[in-house]
Amino acid sequence: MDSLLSKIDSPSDLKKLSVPALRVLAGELREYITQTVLVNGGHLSSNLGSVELTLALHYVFDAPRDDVLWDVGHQAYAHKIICGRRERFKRLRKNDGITGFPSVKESEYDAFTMGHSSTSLSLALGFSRAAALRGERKNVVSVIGDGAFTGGLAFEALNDAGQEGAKMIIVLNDNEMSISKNVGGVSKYFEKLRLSRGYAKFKHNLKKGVSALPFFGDKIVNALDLSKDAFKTVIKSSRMFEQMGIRYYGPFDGHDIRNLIEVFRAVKDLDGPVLVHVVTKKGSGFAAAEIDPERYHGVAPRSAAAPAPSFSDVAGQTLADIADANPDIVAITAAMCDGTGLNPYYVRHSTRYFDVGIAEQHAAAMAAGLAKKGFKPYFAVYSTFLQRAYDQILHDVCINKLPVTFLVDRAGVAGGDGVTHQGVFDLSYLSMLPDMTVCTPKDGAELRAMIEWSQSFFAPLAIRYPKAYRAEYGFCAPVESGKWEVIREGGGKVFILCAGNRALDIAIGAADAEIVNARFVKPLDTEYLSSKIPRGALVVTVEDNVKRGGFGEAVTAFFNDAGVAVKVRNLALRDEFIENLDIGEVFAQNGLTAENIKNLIKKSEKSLK
Ligand SMILES: Cc1ncc(C[n+]2csc(CCOP(=O)(O)OP(=O)(O)O)c2C)c(N)n1
Repeated sequence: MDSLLSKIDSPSDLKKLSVPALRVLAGELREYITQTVLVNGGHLSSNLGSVELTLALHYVFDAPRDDVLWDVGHQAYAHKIICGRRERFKRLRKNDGITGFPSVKESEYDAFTMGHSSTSLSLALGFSRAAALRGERKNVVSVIGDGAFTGGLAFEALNDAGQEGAKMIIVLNDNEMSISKNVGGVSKYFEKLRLSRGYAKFKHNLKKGVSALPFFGDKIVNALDLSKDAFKTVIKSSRMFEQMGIRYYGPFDGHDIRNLIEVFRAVKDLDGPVLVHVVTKKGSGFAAAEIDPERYHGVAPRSAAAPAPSFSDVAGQTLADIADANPDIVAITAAMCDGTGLNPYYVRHSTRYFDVGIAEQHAAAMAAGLAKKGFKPYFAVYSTFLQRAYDQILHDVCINKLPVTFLVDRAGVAGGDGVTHQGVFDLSYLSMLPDMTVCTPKDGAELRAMIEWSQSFFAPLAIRYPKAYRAEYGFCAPVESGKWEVIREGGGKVFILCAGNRALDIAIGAADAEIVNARFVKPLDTEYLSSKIPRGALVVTVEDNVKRGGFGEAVTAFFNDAGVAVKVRNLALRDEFIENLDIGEVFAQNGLTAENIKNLIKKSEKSLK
């Protein structure tokens, strides 16, 4: 490789380059990111939008001594490449390569392991306070998108940062987009800032009014060789932040490297919280992504196989269909319309559709409010992001016993998105809540049947499924709370109880046994368990959820409590965070295989006779 990029092994190599050379490097990075993501899959639009920003930040700040935090972390590919992972980037989202999000296990330049939205300001404040307590002088920078800014956690941090003047630099990367078009009052406010001012040029605007500010004084004005007027207008247009005690600069063109470098140099080492507003274009430099940034937000890996049918599509389509005849239905998303399959619903029922921004807590509580007033809310949400709304599920939905349905998508082992995106805790964290019902379909037809049935179910309900399923089974017993479906009669003493389609996929390949679609994880089908399973039987439970608090433990507890002597073996995930990026390997490592079920049965053969 005879490129500039081939010479960049760390940010110190970057610092030797001229601004024109940095621009060339930006082009090379874009090309490299695009070519890799189109093959391996990953986040494309956001990464193309943040290339110049990344270069300017690493040019000015001194990571890893200075902490640079990437909110969500899905836009940190250029950062990874220039921070020592250029070659490994070819194996993006592979076990022998690198992950798609910042990871402290991967590099000292990744200040934190992250993947969920809106955390970076709180983390930065923690870093900043830690430095202050130790008497260290350093910069803590967090890069946060306008989408991530809609998360309540970000505002909690701002409120805290402003009150005591903590030293931190917030870079607001505003591209008007979350995954879809950004929503809400905050996003409108950013738009106003953008439109009212046009781009601020550092030389002409920023430097000028600095001495008017109580924080700065003449010293900095002299140091920067500044004069006064224009900066005042920058300040005036950002009252919200200023009144919170956070100095605002911007908006700046986030693709103008020279200007960005000047801005970052100016704010580096300042005391107190500072917000630099930069405007970028999602998908920048790759025409298809610029035109349709949502489509290229997350790109699937190139594959020869036809895509598997999607539970998300079934969920969105079914919801749209039942809402035609049921005016009480409302649908809610926390900025994940496309991912959760809600597009057809949105098209047909836009007045009963609410995109609340990246605000899962608010979505769950707001759903409770709608339910209390007689509506039938469906909150479609990824399992991993629903974790954030735990107290709202418990306090607002369950204690108030409200008929909110959670369509829990991307449940189970996550694969390429990695450790922060695993959906392997939901069966545990949902089924331990009183009054919550939890079910999990074996295929698309069953998901459709469950959603149709849920219209007449007036209590908290979670329907949990991964992204895709293998194929339709071709049959589906009527859905009834707490009733399972026998997939294959056994006639012997071995019973395999499966929670969800992935568990069934495994069990189907196992030997002679009764195979049960345990479609309700809560309540269990106690009638089946007590009437069909004889003493001395072998019961194998299978689930792609952690063992602790999961389906299998509930079945074991049932037999213990009933005093029935059966041998129960729980196949589930170990009590550890899953770093492996390959779903098949995770299943194998945890014994979730047909082979393992066969061995278990073989070992028990003698005692079963
Ligand atoms: C708590 C949580 N909810 C949802 C997501 C899924 N998600 C990943 S990126 C993203 C959009 C972020 O938008 P923004 O911060 O503006 O960054 P951009 O992609 O526009 O650069 C969303 C909703 C998440 N990572 N975390």
